[in-house]
Amino acid sequence: MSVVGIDVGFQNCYIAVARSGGIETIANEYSDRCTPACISLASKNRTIGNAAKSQIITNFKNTVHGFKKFHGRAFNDQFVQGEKSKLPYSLHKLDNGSAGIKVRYLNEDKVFTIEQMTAMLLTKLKETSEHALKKPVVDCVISVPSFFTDVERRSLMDATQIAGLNCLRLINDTTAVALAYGIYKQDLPNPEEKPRNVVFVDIGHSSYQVSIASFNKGKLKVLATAFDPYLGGHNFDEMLVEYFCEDFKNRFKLNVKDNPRALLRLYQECEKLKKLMSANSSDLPLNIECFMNDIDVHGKMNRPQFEEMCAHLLMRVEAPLKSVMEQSSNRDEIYATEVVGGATRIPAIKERISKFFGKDISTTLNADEAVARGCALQCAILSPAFKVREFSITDAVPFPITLRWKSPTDESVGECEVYSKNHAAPFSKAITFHKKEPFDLEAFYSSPHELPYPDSRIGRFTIQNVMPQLDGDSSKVKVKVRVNMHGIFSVSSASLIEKQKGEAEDVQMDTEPTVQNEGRPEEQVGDTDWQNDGDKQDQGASSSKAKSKVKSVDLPILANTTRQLDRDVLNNFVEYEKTMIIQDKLEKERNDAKNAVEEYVYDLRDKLCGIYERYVTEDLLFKTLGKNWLYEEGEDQEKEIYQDKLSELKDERFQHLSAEEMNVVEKSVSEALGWMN
Ligand code: ATP
Ligand code: K
Ligand code: MG
Repeated sequence: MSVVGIDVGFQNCYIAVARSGGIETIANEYSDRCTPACISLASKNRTIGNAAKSQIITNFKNTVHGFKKFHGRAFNDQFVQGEKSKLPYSLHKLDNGSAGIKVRYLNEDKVFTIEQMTAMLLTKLKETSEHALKKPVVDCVISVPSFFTDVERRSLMDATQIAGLNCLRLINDTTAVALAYGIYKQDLPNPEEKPRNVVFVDIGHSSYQVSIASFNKGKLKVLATAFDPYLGGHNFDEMLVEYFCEDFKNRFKLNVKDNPRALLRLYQECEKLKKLMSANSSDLPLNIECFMNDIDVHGKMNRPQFEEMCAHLLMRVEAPLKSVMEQSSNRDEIYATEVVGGATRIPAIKERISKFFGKDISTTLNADEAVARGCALQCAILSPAFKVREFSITDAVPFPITLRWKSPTDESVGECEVYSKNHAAPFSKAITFHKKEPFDLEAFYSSPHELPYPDSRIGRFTIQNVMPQLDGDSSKVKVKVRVNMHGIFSVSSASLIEKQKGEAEDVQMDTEPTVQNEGRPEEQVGDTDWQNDGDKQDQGASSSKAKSKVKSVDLPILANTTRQLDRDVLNNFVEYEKTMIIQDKLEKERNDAKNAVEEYVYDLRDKLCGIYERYVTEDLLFKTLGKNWLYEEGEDQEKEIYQDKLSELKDERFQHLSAEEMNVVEKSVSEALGWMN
């Protein structure tokens, strides 16, 4: 099995793999360890990553980026609607109400779901890791923002499936960072000693996450998390863009916002300027040639001015820090504050964080790669094939979850908060009900006001086939709920406990259901085909193992979770992704064949010119090498045509030449070929 960790960022993706030497962040075919979260659709293929990024301006309507936070969102969602007008590409309302992306692909209008877009990105990352590991990659661990709700997480899981990946765990960004921090530390307190508390801050392009984790030898526990899901490097770019739009309007009479290409260019230049300002506090220029209407624009900015302009953004740095500290009891004992994520390189952000804690922040982790490395470490821990130090990870539930129950005839409705805020996760619980008929369990987030998602519903789970006991009494129904390894809630199993003859009457009628902690799930049962949680440490509280003499019958559960992709639809997406992969492969082969002709022509030309320049005229070269052909009918041909052309050039290139011409060329070509081989 493969050991791969993937950080799917809003802007930047990183891959770390486990090799014999340990965990290693790998580079893509551009020798770049960062793969941009960008996909460009075209008439013959799609390009993903670095190649797509270079299409952002030229093919702006069909080059898709900045879509990570549309996962699980409805088209009518306020956030989606707010972003819509700022996107260079079009959003489209899908039949199920979700937001889709409309592009031109293979000369047709096509709408892709967000799951499909992320799957395309994952396909690229999968290929990059396969190339590095030289074997197929299926198993992996993928990072997710800690504030992602159930719908968003399920949507991301669907994407992994479309890409043919088996995601062993969706791990929260800051938890991955905590693991990358802790696993190599030799000096962590012993289990019975007071734990070491460390704050982790990750500010990326789109969002800001904080967590506080406590460490002892061999384990980490997330105590609390906090976030500003709408604060990241992007907001700072936006401020610069606004400023220069205004500036260029005044000084150059340009309406940048009316020109998508110019606006995209301005975004790119402003981001560069922002990065330069992190290292330099003097005036810095912003020059763009031929910006709009053939006008060259120039402007300038310095750090103090930038900070003033972004004061309202910088003010938002404190709230999540404050929140995370308030949530955890041992707040005064912070050993270190570790920061990662690109936007933490902004000096004013760093200052705010260190000012809040009253001490310097640590940057001992690689700000760009720590998340991916943490993911790879988690994957290594889960992999039976890879030896890694034992390390137990307990995450925290970010938003409290409540379960509400009702029966179709029974008037009584009840509810109970099954997971409090910061409850340990993954975690299973058993709840006992007394019922005579099937009933519904509705799961939802208890405090909608703290949810960065507009819908607090998680799903409805119908416990089917419930019947009264033979004597007419209510039956005891044991329902298991869990927050699994991915941070996803589910009602995982239900069983009816049949009363045996002579059994003591312990069934209380119409009482409140009882909730029992089962601790870490040992195995996954039920409605999904996700992997085993595979974590047998730390069995939680009070699960009674004593087998009593009761007969229990499994009950089917009908799960209806919000915005869940239909299985058939998902399977179609899986197939379609495969088709697109083949299409891309064929197009690549065709291009490679064309490039081979081109390369041959140029190589030979160079050599011929070099040695026999005096004898070989340009005209003769064209005739010999078919250079003209390449730019005329050879411009856009099938792979086979290029292959034939190449053999033709290699084998029969002299046939149409005069004896004299042939003499010259033959001499030079044979020499040149001698060089080439
Ligand atoms: P997210 O975590 O929100 O999904 P991401 O993981 O793609 O996004 P990162 O790669 O952590 O984001 O950070 C990218 C952001 O960091 C961009 O806004 C980028 O401009 C910014 N950034 C990178 N280097 C610097 C720098 N030297 N100074 C200022 N900002 C920087
Ligand atoms: K990233
Ligand atoms: Mg990130």
